[in-house]
Amino acid sequence: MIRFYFHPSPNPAKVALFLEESHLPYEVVPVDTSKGEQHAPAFRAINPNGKVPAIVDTDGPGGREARVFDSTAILIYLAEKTGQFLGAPEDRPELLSWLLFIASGLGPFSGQAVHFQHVAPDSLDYAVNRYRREAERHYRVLDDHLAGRAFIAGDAYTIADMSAWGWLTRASRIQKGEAEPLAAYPNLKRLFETVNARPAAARAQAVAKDHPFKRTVDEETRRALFPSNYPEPR
Ligand SMILES: N[C@@H](CCC(=O)N[C@@H](CS)C(=O)NCC(=O)O)C(=O)O
Repeated sequence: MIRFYFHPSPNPAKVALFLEESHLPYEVVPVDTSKGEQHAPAFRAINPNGKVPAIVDTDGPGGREARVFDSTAILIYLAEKTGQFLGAPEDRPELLSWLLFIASGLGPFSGQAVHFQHVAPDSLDYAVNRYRREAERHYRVLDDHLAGRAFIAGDAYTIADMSAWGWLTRASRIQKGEAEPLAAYPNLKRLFETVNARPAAARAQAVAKDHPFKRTVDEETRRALFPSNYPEPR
């Protein structure tokens, strides 16, 4: 059994997609990051970084319980555990390269583009330009790579496509003001639509949909999500 520590946001969405694609049995543990539940000591024992997603596999290596945190680590762990969605062995260098490109580039720059366009209290043109344009540059790199290819790594649908999908679900937030946020990236749009049309993607989007996650952004939420804006008094 996998315990899946979840909030409806892009990085957990990738893992939800894998779990739904693979039909691994799992139990959702909601972590309401807007209420600060990611900072609870019991959750920090699972992810010391205090972010979702994380999993606990009660049947980990050697039959022992294992924790895994960070969406890319979880995708690789689950793909290796099940032998699914890893693509062909000869494409492993490509798979790892694109996974890390998404983990260290597309994802973080997309997250900051959302933050500075939708959350930051001041309109900081420099930050908006920097993060949105970097997110767009990553879109362009992927779009160019996908010309004439169905999937990101090799010929098969892999965890790299799942990882990209997690953040592409937020394209309209990143491309604020664009009616068709992926129109300038036709190959990336095609990949997104291909993955998004999979039945598992709809099931992933419905994970914990009845849980009453907090939707308002108030002082509690800002302190929970952006603690570095509230340094401890010395
Ligand atoms: N590198 C991490 C990033 C995880 C992350 O930033 N998760 C967000 C949700 S998408 C989160 O937990 N936010 C709450 C917080 O930062 O306190 C991963 O890929 O899992």
